[in-house]
Amino acid sequence: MKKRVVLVEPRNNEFEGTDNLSLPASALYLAEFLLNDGYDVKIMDVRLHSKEEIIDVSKDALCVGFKIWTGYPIKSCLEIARSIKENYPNIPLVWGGWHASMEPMQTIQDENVDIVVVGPGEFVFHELIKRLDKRESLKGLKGVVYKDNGSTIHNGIRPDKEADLNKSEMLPYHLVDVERYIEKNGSERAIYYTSSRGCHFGCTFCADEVVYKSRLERSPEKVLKDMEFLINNFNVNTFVLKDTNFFINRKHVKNICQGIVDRGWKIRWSAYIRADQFVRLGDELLTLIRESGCKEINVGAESGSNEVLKLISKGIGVGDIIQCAKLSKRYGIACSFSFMLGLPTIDGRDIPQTFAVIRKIKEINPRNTFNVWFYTPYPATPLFPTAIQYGFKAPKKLEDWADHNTRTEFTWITPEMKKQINKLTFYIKLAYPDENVERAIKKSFIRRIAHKAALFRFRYDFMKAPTNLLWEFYYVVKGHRMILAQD
Ligand code: B12
Ligand code: SF4
Repeated sequence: MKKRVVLVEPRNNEFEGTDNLSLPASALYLAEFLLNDGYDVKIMDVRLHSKEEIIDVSKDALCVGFKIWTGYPIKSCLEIARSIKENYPNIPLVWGGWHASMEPMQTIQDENVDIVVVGPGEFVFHELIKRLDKRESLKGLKGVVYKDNGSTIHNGIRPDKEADLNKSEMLPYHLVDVERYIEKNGSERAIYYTSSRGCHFGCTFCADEVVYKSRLERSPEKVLKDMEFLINNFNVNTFVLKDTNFFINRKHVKNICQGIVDRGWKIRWSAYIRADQFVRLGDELLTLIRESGCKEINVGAESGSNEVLKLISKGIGVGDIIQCAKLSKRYGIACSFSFMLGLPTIDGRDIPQTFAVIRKIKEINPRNTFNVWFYTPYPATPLFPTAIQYGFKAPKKLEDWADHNTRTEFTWITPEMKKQINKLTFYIKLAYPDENVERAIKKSFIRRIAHKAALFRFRYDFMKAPTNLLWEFYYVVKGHRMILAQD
């Protein structure tokens, strides 16, 4: 009988429903290695399967694997892991993913964790399963941390290069109900896809380099095969590329885009980039990117303050962000800029500068959108010790990391800073509305005046003026909730 391996995909947050689910990419990548060796792999998604179903399917399993990122997924996995331990105390529970890779020695201390896999799991997990199957010791298996007679053994890191992403012809989509993972919006049928991993620009707030030591890519031929399967069998017409940085290898990008154009696919896609990379793409590649259906590029702009960009070793300047906005206009590719506020040591000096840059990119191309986040410290990142120095109390147990997220209150963020950010976010969304807010503005004369007033404030840097003028007040009362709800 085929031996069973269960992979648990957690919830990302407590409010997550069962619509528009994100595809469990890590489980699919891990599974393909095991299927080749004849294992029976079951991917159990906590958002789709009940706890009872997951426990039931885990009976007699060779092991149960859990994927964790910092935050709610830890809580979601612990809940299942506890029940499995209670019911089947002899089944090894293996934990992997970003958080487990960043905090392996703390993760292994939890009584519901038997083994931790550090870094990309393809090769390590495969070797681990073979050893568990043959009841062999885990001694010397690199990339693994485990418990042995009361002590904890860290076998050291395995070179990422061995995690070959091209072993199988196609990802094993038959293991999941693909239809459930397609986001439907009008005629759009979108799915997440990851074609590469690893980014080595070393930004000090980012954990990428902690988890991925090398660049890993699935070949363009195989990426195109995966896409073809999803287009032909599930009518997918939009690919949301979730590579942390899709644009590192120009050849990879070029071959995928050219492949899409050559096949005549009428699809749309989006991906993540750095501002300086966008600026360096050049006319030929930008034209090809647009022709192949790129609908949006997500730019990690991070800050409108050169002081912050230096602090986080971003390796770009504000000029790159502005240049990027200009190119987005010229090539008709909308950019979604992501900004980060609330860094320790900065005391909010960056807030007006960042909003000034947001104003500029909106003025250059009104179709450009933006997100503003608070900096969240992640363990093992270079900026983490600064956060500690500024009062962040790092959780001492795996379980306590479950409440760590972008809404966490950090000591260096004052109520005044929050108020200022909320106010600026509100006004900028009113001044430079997206499609939804624009529709609402068109419907009301008062809102049109409020919009003009907000625009005036931003254009002429007039934010300190009283905000309780009659018409703005009316808008705040009537439209405030709606505006802030837009992202
Ligand atoms: C898609 C995605 C989402 C989706 C969810 C997708 C899903 N359910 O899979 C959504 C949009 C919901 C989401 C939300 C958020 N995300 Co997100 N997301 C991603 C993204 C872009 C892709 C993940 C992916 O599929 N990767 C491809 C797979 C193949 O790689 P992998 O996950 O690393 O898996 C490998 C290894 O980690 C390991 N492994 C993983 N699981 C397991 C399990 C076992 C048993 C083993 C042995 C090995 C193993 O082996 C795998 C194969 O090599 C990553 C960035 C990235 N490119 O990885 C960020 C990322 C995971 N997200 C991140 C963050 C911060 C968030 C948010 C907090 C963002 C926010 N500001 O609100 C939220 C909240 C999530 C939460 N509560 O934790 C961070 C996590 C950082 C951290 N310390 O954990 C990442 C790394 C982005 C980043 N660079 O900062 N996200
Ligand atoms: S460019 Fe993006 S993915 Fe790469 S290290 Fe910096 S923040 Fe991380």
